[in-house]
Amino acid sequence: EAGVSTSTHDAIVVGAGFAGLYALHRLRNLGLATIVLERGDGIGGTWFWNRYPGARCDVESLQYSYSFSDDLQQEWNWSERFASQSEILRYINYVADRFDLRRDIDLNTSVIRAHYDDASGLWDVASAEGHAYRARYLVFATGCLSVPIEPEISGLDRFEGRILRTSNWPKEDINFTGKRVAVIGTGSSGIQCTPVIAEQADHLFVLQRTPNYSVPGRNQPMDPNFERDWKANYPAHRAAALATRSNNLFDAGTVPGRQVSFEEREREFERRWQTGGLGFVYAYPDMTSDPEVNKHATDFVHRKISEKIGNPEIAAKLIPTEYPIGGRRLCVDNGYYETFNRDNVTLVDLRTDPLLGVTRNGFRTERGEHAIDMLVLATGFDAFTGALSRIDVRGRNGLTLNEKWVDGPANYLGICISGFPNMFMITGPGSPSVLSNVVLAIEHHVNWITDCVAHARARLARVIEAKSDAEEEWVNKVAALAQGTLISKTKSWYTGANVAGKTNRYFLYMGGIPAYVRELRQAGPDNDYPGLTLT
Ligand code: NA7
Repeated sequence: EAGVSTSTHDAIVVGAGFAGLYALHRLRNLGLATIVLERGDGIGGTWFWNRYPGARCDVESLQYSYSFSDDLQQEWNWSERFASQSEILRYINYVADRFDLRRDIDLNTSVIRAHYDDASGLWDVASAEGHAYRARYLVFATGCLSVPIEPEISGLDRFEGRILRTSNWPKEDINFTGKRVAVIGTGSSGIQCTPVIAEQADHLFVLQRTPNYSVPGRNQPMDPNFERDWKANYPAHRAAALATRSNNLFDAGTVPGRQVSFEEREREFERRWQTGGLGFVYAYPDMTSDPEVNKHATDFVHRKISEKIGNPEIAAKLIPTEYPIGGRRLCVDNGYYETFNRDNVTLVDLRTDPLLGVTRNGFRTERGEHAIDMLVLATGFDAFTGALSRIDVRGRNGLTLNEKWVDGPANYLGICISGFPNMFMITGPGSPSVLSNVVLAIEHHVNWITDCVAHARARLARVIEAKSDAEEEWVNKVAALAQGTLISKTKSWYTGANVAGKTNRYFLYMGGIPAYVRELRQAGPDNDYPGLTLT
C-alpha cells in the first residue's frame, strides 16, 4: 500500500501469550527473524486480560507451566497449589526476560489482515494501527478463549454506573466497598469473582441463567515437600502427565466405575471432593460415558450443593439440572456456593425471573427492578475460531478463511489449513487445545510447527501446505471421535452453542493426548510429512 512501509521478517507470530512466546523462542532458535504482534499493551494473553478478582488457574501450578527448559522449571517458585492470575502473569514476564523475548514483540498491534501472495509465497499482514509486515511464515497464537462475546442485553449502553468485563478487567484496583454490584454469568469466570466481590460489596446480585457444576479448589500455599518432589522428578512427572488423556496428572482412576459398588464410588467421590480440583471428573474412565456412573457423580454434586446452602429454595436454583456433570467445562471454586449464605448476596434466577434489561441505574427482571452501581459481565467467549474469524485472512487465490470455514473449521491436525500455505495455528480448532493442560498442548504444537519449518528449509522447500485429502480425513476423524460424547450433546462454548449461528461443530479433538501425540508423530518427519506438500 502506498505510504505504508513494510517491515520484512522470516516469521510473524500473532499473539504474545504462552503460545506466541514459545513460538518466538523456537523460531528464533531456528535462526528465523521473527516478530510477535500483540494487541495488548503487555504480554501474557489470557492472563494479561482476565485480571478480575479471584482469577486463578484450575490446573496445578507445577503442571501449568512450560516444560521446555528444565532450568526454568527449577528456578521458578510457585507460591500456591493453584496459581493466581497475577502470579502467572509474573511468570510469563519472567520467561520473556529470561529468554530475551521482548525485543521481538510489538505491543499495541492488532492484526486485522493477513493475505497470502501467490506470486511471492509470502504473507502480507496489516495492523489496525497502520503498520504492514511481510513474512514467509505466519503463526496464529491467538488463543482459544480470547474474544469475549458482547451479550445481547438491552440497555447496556444506557447504564450510567460502571460496566466491568472479566475478560478485559482494568489494571487499576477496583474497590467494591459500599457498592451495589451485579455479576452476569456463572461460568468459571463468574464463579471465581463472585465470592471475592461479595466480601467487599454492600450488596451483590448474581444473575444466573444456566447453573453449572463447580468443585471446591482447596487452594493452599505450596507444600514445600510437594514442590521438592516435583522439582527432583520433573521429567518423570511430565512424562507421566503425557501418558494421560489430558496431559495433566489428575490421579485418574483406571477401573471403570461400572465395575465397583455404589458405596465404593461414593467413597471415591468424597475423597476426590475433599482433595479438590478437576480430578473429581477423573475418578473413573467411564464418568461421562456410562449413564449410571455419570448419574451417580451428578447426584453426588447435587447433594453437596444442597448441604452447603442453608436455604433449600436457593439450593434448588443453584443445582444444575439442564445437563449432567461432564457435559460442560467443570468449574473450580474457592467458596462459590457458600457465598449464597451471605445476607448481602442475592441469587437472581433468570430462568424463572427473566432479565428484561439494564436501566440507567440498575437492572430489571420480570419481577422487579434493582439499583446497582456496577455491573460485571462474565458472559463468555467466542471460543476456538473467534480470533481468526475477526481477521481478514486470505489464502491462495484470495480465498478468505471465513469462506473456507463456512461449514466448520476444516484443517489438518488442528494446525494447518489447505489453501493457506505456510500458515499455522497453535491450539487451533480440531486439536485437543483446552481439553488438555493447554501450556503443554501449546508446546506440542509449537514443537511440531517449528520442526516442520526446519525440515522444509533443510529440503529447500518454500511452501508448506496441508493436502486437501489429509485435511478431509482429519475433519472426519475429529467428528467421529466427538460423536456420541456428552460434550457434543450439551450446549456450551465447547460446541459453539453460546454464539448465534455457530452450533454443532466439532472444535475439539476428543481422542485424548496420547492418541493425538501419536497422530503428530505419524504426521511428522519419520513418515516424510505425509499430510503436507512441501514444494
Ligand atoms: P462461560 O463458561 O461461557 O460462561 C458465561 C456465562 O455467562 C454463562 O453462565 C452464560 O449463561 C452467561 N451468559 C452469557 N450471556 C448471557 C446473557 N445474555 N444473559 C445472562 N447470562 C449470560 O465463560 P467463562 O468466562 O466463565 O469461562 C470460559 C472458560 O475460560 C472457562 O471454562 C475456563 O476454561 C476458562 P449460559 O450458560 O449461556 O446460560
